Amino acid sequence: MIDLRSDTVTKPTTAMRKAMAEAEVGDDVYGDDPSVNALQELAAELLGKEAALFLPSGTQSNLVALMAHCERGDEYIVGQQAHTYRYEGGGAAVLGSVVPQPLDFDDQGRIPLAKIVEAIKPNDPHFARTRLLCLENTWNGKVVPQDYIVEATQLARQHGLRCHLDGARLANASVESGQSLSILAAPFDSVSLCLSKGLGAPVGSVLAGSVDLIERARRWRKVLGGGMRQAGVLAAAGRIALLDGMHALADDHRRAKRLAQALAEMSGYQLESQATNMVFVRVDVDDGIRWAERLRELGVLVNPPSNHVLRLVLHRDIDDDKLERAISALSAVAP
Ligand code: TLP
Repeated sequence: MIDLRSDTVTKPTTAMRKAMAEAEVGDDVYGDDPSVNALQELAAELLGKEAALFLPSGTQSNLVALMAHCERGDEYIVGQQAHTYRYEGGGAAVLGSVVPQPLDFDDQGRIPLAKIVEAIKPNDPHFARTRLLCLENTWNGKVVPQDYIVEATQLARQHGLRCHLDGARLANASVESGQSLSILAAPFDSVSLCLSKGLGAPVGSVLAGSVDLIERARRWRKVLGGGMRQAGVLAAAGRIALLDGMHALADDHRRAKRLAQALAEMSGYQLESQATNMVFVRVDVDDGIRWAERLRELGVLVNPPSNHVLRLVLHRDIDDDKLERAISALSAVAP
């Protein structure tokens, strides 16, 4: 199967499996797991923060960050189309008593600065206390312009807000922009980075920030059930993802470009966007589920189009040969 549903589907490499088998472990709830500690130190260093925490998923990492920054009745400003708001089950509100203030992203993943200012509530008991600005990079594969990020986070700070980045795919942004992870992370108080997407680890995310913030995050991770004991078997793979995983991303981006060009030349598809490892195309089919099934019969897995838009994601388990086979299959089922 050629799986274009997401970059979360990658299988651990041989080197990862070997490292997992040989990992030194201990009880991480006691802070005793050397492999987890090594991963956390590496993540903090690469992201340019004082400390980092290993968590089972990006969803938990974002939630723990929101809960570490905000108290009950606090509010966070977030993109209406951001993963944290839209695709995490409303966790901030459901489990954190943190009120979301969603605002529309523009097509580059930016919330206009004037809209941010407008949304910040006065200090008055009628309102939730606006505490945090949350951005996402990459968003729909797009690298959010760093000058915007610097401006938006400076503005937030002027109003007493803290700043969190859902950097699930910050490694893709780094490779595409040629800027280091720590430069991209610098404007934020906390950054969540997923190891289990394009970087190829089977499980896990890291959250980086100040020692104080990470201590609060550690507490919420335990409360949410994310204290994982001998998690070194997972962290060992995560460490390899951080050390070696970024090399493969440039090839994913190149293949995404090739796929976008091929689809742009095919009738039946209208290219919406391509950036880093993601391609979005409009497919005019009435029954998207049936259409995705036909593609599956040809050996290609996609999520059914949502509102007629199909997302295709490149990752390290799709080489040039598989990509060409996927292009032929997409051509065969073109509407
Ligand atoms: N995204 C998944 C789906 O949930 C949509 C995907 O296939 O892209 N932040 C961002 C920007 C994400 O895209 C995701 C996963 C997460 C956070 C959550 O990560 P996990 O799946 O580890 O909880």
